Amino acid sequence: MSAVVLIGAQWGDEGKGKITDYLAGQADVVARYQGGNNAGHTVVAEGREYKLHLIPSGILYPQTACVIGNGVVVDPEVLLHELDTLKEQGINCENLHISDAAHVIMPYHRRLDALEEEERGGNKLGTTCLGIGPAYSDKTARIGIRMGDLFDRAGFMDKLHRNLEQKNRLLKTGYYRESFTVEEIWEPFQAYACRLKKYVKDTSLFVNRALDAGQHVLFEGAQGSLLDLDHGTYPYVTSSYPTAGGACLGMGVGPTRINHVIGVTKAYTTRVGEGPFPTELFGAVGRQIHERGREFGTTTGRPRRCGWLDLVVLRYTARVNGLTSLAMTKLDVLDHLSSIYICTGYVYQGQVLEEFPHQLEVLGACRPQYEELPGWQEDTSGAATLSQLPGNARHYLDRVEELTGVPISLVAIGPGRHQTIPLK
Ligand code: 2SA
Ligand code: MG
Repeated sequence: MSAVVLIGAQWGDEGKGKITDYLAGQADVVARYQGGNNAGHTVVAEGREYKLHLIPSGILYPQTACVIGNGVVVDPEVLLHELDTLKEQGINCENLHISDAAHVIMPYHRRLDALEEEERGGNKLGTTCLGIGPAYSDKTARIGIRMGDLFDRAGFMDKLHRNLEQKNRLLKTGYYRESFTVEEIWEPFQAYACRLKKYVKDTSLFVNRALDAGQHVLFEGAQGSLLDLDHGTYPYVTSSYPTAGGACLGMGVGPTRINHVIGVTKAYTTRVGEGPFPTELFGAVGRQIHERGREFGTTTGRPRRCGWLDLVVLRYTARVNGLTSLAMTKLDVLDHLSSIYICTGYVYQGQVLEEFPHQLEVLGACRPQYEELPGWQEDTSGAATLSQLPGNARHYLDRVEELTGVPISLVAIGPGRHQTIPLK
């Protein structure tokens, strides 16, 4: 394995948590490098369901070290709650390492996120309202508070003071007409700092030393490539870098250390939140996929929009991530269909586009061009090997490989750990 980056090849929720959990058994370190608790992974292990938001999915293996890197934004209250819940479920969380350079999501970030959405009126982005965007904005504006600051009372108070002067101006006059005092933030934060201190360190050093020692490191992306701040469907994106390059930035490792990049894709496409989605289905088939795939956001519970697999998207995300293989999840959700469609190109103003356009106006006006493939109409959820999959299901996988030029290395046919078929 050595150093593997695992990313979402669509708009998030591709089942990265499940694939990470599957691969984490062979990893010494699992490291999150971007996003925050806007991520939501559901992992089913030994018949139990675990919902993870901030802590890497590797936490379910006692021998695996879990890292929250500098590129992540950390809401300490949420993190401690997640730790407590895992501990109650009998999971040992002592092998957790949090970067001292990771930025902190402050209470005012959550309120600003809600306020900004409110003020967008009819042009909402559909954010998770968890403070992700405002926390990254402060990082870029160079006024953010980092995990390491929590342990220096004077420095923290000074930064908080200066931030509140600015944030309260916005919050007092905004929709909710509220404000924060230094004291009401400091008090709980002092307690968070005490509990988190033992985990906080230089995680770039930790991960690079692990690589130097020949350990296997799995870099776990959150959200998906099309939500990437630079390469996604801007402005309908998150404020971090879910693409493979984000792993280097968000962890402090050089690109020369990465050996493989695995892109996780569903056998179809989903999107939660606003923004263009060329293969979205609005009729009965879309509803069936939604129901069979239980397509609700893990974090917010919002229903996910569903559509056919889009190979223009996959070719694009293969390119911007340098994918070495694909892992396809939820193939079983398509089991009942007599015909399955894959989008091979977009029609825009009478011309066929084979490459994913950057301009949102162009993408919004694209009509998908489909290839129809025969369904298999057989239950695949019990298959243990490629040869146990129906011929038409194998044909589906072959077509995806041919049209993307990327080999499929894993196929998942259900949420359980054993419902994962290695192909290569
Ligand atoms: P934000 O809150 O600033 O990151 O929102 C900006 C956009 O990014 C989308 N986004 C997501 N899309 C899919 N899955 C995500 N995680 C949760 C999950 C989402 C949920 O795993 O299900 O529970 O709703 C995620 N996080 C952010 C978001 O919808 C906006 O379009
Ligand atoms: Mg998710």
